[in-house]
Amino acid sequence: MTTGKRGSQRPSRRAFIGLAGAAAAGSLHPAARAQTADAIRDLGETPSDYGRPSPFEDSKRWSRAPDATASSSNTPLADLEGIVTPSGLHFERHHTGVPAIDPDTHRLTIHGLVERPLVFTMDDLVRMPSASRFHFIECSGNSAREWSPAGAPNVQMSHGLASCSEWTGVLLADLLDEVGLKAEASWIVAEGADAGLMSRSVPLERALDDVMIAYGQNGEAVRPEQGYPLRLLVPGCEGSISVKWLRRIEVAHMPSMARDETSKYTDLLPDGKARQFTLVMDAKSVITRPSGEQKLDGPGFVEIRGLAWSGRGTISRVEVSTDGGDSWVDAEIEGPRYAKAFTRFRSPWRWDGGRHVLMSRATDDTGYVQPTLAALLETRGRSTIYHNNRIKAWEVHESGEVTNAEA
Ligand SMILES: Nc1nc2c(c(=O)[nH]1)N[C@H]1C(S)=C(S)[C@@H](COP(=O)(O)O)O[C@H]1N2
Ligand SMILES: [Mo]
Repeated sequence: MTTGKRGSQRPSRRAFIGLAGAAAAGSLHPAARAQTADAIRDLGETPSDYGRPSPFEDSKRWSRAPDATASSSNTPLADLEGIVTPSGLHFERHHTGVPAIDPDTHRLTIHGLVERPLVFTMDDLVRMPSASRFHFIECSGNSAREWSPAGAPNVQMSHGLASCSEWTGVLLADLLDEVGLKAEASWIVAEGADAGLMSRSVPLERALDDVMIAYGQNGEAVRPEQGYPLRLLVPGCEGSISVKWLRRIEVAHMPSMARDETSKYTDLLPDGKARQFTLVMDAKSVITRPSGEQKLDGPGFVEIRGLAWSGRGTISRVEVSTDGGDSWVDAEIEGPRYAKAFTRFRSPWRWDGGRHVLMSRATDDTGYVQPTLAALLETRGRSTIYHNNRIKAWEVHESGEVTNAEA
């Protein structure tokens, strides 16, 4: 295995798999063969209207029983492969529940500092030029427990307020073109149709860049939990500005200073000042396998797998350490690398049965490198809740059990 400081070579996959093959070589167990034959004779189910996962699978958005006041649920990242989050497992964050909205009566109003205020039906929007793009959504409260070295016990709880979908919709720039912006326009304020009318402000420059009004998610309509029939999607930015159940956009000359951009979603610094409109989600990565509460079956080949993402662009590098950060190897990054989307990384490892601390560190195409918890605490102090993109560490014990590592 080639190890070393930054700039090291990737270890060869074949070398590792060869070792694993030697250990795993053997023939199909007779019981397994009988079971396979039975399954082949059973005609099983007839075609169905809408598919669901195999009854043998039980991935859930809860890793613990929810309490009655819960207002979020997490993606079980450890169960998932690739970069797309199945729509039924997209994390949820609702401030005032999930409204049931009839798309036939739903309207999007765009007004304010515009030449021609307009009201759009869903049909109007679907008729416009469309775009489909892979983007993550991450709540800025994701990894809030990770400000303490103790951290969360599993990756669903530590990083599961992040998901990635292929979103389809209309570019906001096209809609703003339709209504015509007045010269003083410099912000947009988006409002949802949920009970709390959640609203957030987006700088116009960003709104004209890659912001989307999405009605599609992973090839079908946006799910009710994700904002059916229409949501704002602000790629790369904290999830809370991607307003769900979108009903109104006001073009303004300043932000609205709504509750969720003043008392919430601001970052209190050690000098008593608070950062506001810290919208971009910085580069982050996490090992999803092996990760907390999993157990390795015994020494030998282990493919370390994980996800990396950056709100500023594409992921250019992910390094993995199996010795608590003393040495790093480059992980293999699977393409295509979409900007502001999950990126899958993999790194072959041969577990010797000893104690190891596993970490991953992402770099994005702006050159930004994911920081340690210590580095984050130094600049941000101990009062911030949001935007924790620290390097996460998992500890593999001699028993094969994996726990959060106090790193
Ligand atoms: N209307 C409305 N939009 C909303 C919210 C909400 O409660 N109401 N929650 C926000 C927050 S805090 C986040 S992190 C994302 C979560 O999106 P998801 O539930 O589709 O994962 O939606 C945002 N948009
Ligand atoms: Mo959020």
